[in-house]
Amino acid sequence: MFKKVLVANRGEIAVRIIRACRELGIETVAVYSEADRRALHVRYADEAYLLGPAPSRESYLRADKILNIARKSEADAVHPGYGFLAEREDFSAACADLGIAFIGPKPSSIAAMGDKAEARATVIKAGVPVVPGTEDVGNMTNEELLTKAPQIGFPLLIKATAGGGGKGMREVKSLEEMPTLLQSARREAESAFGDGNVYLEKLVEGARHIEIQILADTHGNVIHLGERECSLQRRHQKLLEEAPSSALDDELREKMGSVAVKAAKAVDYVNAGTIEFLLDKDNNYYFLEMNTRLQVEHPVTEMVTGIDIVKEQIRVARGRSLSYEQHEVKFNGHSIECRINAEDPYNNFLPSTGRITHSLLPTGPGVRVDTGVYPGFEITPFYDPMIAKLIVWGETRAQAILRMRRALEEYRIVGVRTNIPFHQTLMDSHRFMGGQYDTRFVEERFSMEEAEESRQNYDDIAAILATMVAHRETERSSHIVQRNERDTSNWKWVGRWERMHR
Ligand code: MV4
Repeated sequence: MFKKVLVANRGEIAVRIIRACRELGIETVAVYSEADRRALHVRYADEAYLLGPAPSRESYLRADKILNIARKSEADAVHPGYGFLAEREDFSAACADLGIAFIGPKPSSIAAMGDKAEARATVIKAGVPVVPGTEDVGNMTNEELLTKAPQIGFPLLIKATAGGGGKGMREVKSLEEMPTLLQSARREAESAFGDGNVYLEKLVEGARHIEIQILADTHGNVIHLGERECSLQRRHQKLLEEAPSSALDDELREKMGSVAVKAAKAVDYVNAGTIEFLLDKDNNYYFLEMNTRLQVEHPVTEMVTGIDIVKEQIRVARGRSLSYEQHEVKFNGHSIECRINAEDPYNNFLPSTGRITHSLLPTGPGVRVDTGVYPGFEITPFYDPMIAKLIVWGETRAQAILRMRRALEEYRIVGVRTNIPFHQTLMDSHRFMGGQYDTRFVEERFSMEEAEESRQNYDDIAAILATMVAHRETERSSHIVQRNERDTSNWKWVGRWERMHR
C-alpha cells in the first residue's frame, strides 16, 4: 500500500478521502488556501501545507505548488477528488513524471474523454449508442455545421467540445436561428474553456439523466456498480441523486452497465469513472459523456452496493486488482443524496455566505452526512456553495424518502441560509414521490412559492401568534423573581430569619 497520500482538494471530498486513507492505515497530507486555514480537511490530515490566497487559481489549481509539497512531504500518491485538477491530463502526467501515483485515470484516457466530440467518435467505434449528430473530430466550420444540421434534424443542440456542465450549449429550433446561436455558443465556450469548438446533437426531449459507475484496474478488469438517477438539477447543477433509478429494471441495468464497460474499455480506462447516458421515454439510451473522476454523488452507489469506491480507487492506483468481480456486485435497497448548499431557495438560490454559528447533524439508522464544515467555520464566496451531502439508505424507495424527510427535519444550520427547505418541499412533491420526473422537472414544474402556499397552514400560524401575544401580556403583568435573581444573598436571608426567631 501507499505510505502517504496527498489530498489535492478541500471540503467534504477531502475529508472523505482522508477517512478512506485512515481506514487503510495511510498517512495523509492536506493542502489549503488562506480561506481554509481552519477547514475540517486541514484538521483531519496528518500534515497540512498552505498553498496561497483564497482564489482557486492561486491555491487549489496550483499544480506546481501541490507537486512540490507532494515531493517535500514524501507523499507517494495524489488524490485529486473532483473539480480543480481532477480532469487535467497534464496534472495526471506531471504526477507520473515525478514517480508519484495519480489516483485516477492515465492522461490519455482523460484527454480522449475530455474532448466530447472525440469521446463520441471513440465510443461509436466501440459500438456504444450515441445521440444522432456530428461524428467528425477536429474543428468544424460554421459552413460545415450548417450543412450537417438539416440532416440531423431540428430541434438540435450545439455543444462545446471542451464542454460539460451545459456551458456553451444552445438549443436550436430552426436553420434560420442557427448562425446567431453558433456564434454565441462559441463565444461562451471560448470564455469558459479557452476553446470555441462545437459539435451538434439531436435534442432528446423529456429524457432522464442516468449515469453508470465504473471501476477498472490495471489488469484489464472493468466492472460497473449500477446506475444513479441524476435528473433533478437546476441550471445544470445536480441537487439530488438516487440509486437505483425507478426507470430501470434488472435487464436494462445489465444492458446499460455492459455498454458503459465497453465505453470505458474503449479508452483503456483505469480507476473510478462515470458514463453519462440520456434515457428517453421508450427506454432508448444514448452515451452523453464520461466523467473521468470520482463524483460528488458516489455515496448513493456505496450505500446500495456496500463497496467503498474511494478505497477501491486507492487499491487500483497501487496496482492491485479490484476486490470484486462483476457477479459479486449486489444491489441492496435504495439510497438518496441531497446536496446541502449554502444558498437561499426563497431568493433565486442566491449563494449565502457567513459564519456557521450552530449546526446539528442528523444521525441514526441509515443516515450519512459527508461535510467539510462545522460550527464556527466561515462560508466564503470563493468556492462551490455545497457544504454537505445528506445521504440516506432505506430498504425501499418509500422508506428512503421517509428517512430523508426525518433527517432533513433534524438538520439544523444557523448562520447561513441553506437549500434544506427546497429539499423538504421536493420530498413532499407527488411527482417526486411517484418517481415521475425528468431533467426539466425542477426548472419547469417546481416552484417554492406554490409549494409554500399549499403547505402553509394559516390557522396554525394564527394560533401561534395569539399564544405569543397572550404570553407577552402575562409577562408584563407579573414580575417573576427566580432563584438567584433576588438582590439579597441566601446567607443574609438565613441571618434575618434566625434573628426573627431568636
Ligand atoms: C442533451 C440533452 C438532450 N439531448 N443532449 C446538459 C449537460 C450535458 N452534460 C448534457 N446535457 C444535456 N444534453 C441531447 N442530445 C439534454 C441535456 C440536459 C440535461 C442533461 C442532464 C441533466 C439536466 C439537463 C438539463 C438540461 C439539458
